[in-house]
Amino acid sequence: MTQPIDKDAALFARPWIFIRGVPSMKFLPPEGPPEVAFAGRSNVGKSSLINALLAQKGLARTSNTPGRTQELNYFVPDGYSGEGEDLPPMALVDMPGYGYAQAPKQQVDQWTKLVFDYLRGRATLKRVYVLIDARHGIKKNDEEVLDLLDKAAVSYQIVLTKADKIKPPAVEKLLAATAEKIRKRPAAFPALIATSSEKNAGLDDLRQAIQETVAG
Ligand SMILES: Nc1nc2c(ncn2[C@@H]2O[C@H](COP(=O)(O)OP(=O)(O)O)[C@@H](O)[C@H]2O)c(=O)[nH]1
Ligand SMILES: [Mg+2]
Repeated sequence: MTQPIDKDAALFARPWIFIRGVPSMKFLPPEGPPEVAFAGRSNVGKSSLINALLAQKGLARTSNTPGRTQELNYFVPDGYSGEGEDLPPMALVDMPGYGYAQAPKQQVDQWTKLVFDYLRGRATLKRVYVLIDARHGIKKNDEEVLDLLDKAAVSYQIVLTKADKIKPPAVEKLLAATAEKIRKRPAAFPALIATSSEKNAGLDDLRQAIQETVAG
């Protein structure tokens, strides 16, 4: 027998489901619940972080092959029909990665356009979590995305991924350097979050940040 779902339970203490893969802007769901999106270079660990955050291993597709997520993938807490008043309280969007040089140019252009169009034009997009690999820091194509978000006045927060791959003092150093780098960016949330999907680190901070964004 299926258990009735307690809709008042904390967002992240319940199962989530995949509802839609969006290959281009015209397939976006109608604007409704607040959305938060995970953006970042291909292979930065977006899908892994979503799985870790929701504690559901196979939910978002992860891969050793960069560039496989080519759609905007929509996830919502389970238990809402999505019709009429019964809309989910929020949606989480796993985005195609940018900067995957090995893919055919036409495809890269198409994904890049989708990412940029979505980030610029989605009224219900509350915040973008821009994921940065702790081994690499902010790269040129990350800067381009930050420029776009600043220009479009879309709130964003930097999340370091794969923090387990470098030593704790190096994480602290990168956090400080990155905070300084974004200090003058108008749409950047000043606090950064360091995470490891592998070690389940920083996840509660990120969950809390998302809850506050959606509630605010
Ligand atoms: N060590 C480590 N590896 C990670 C972590 N997160 C992701 N990865 C690995 O990085 C690769 C890309 O991850 P994926 O989530 O598919 O990246 P995406 O392309 O941004 O969605 C996979 O091989 C993951 O196992 C992490 O926190 N620590
Ligand atoms: Mg992915």
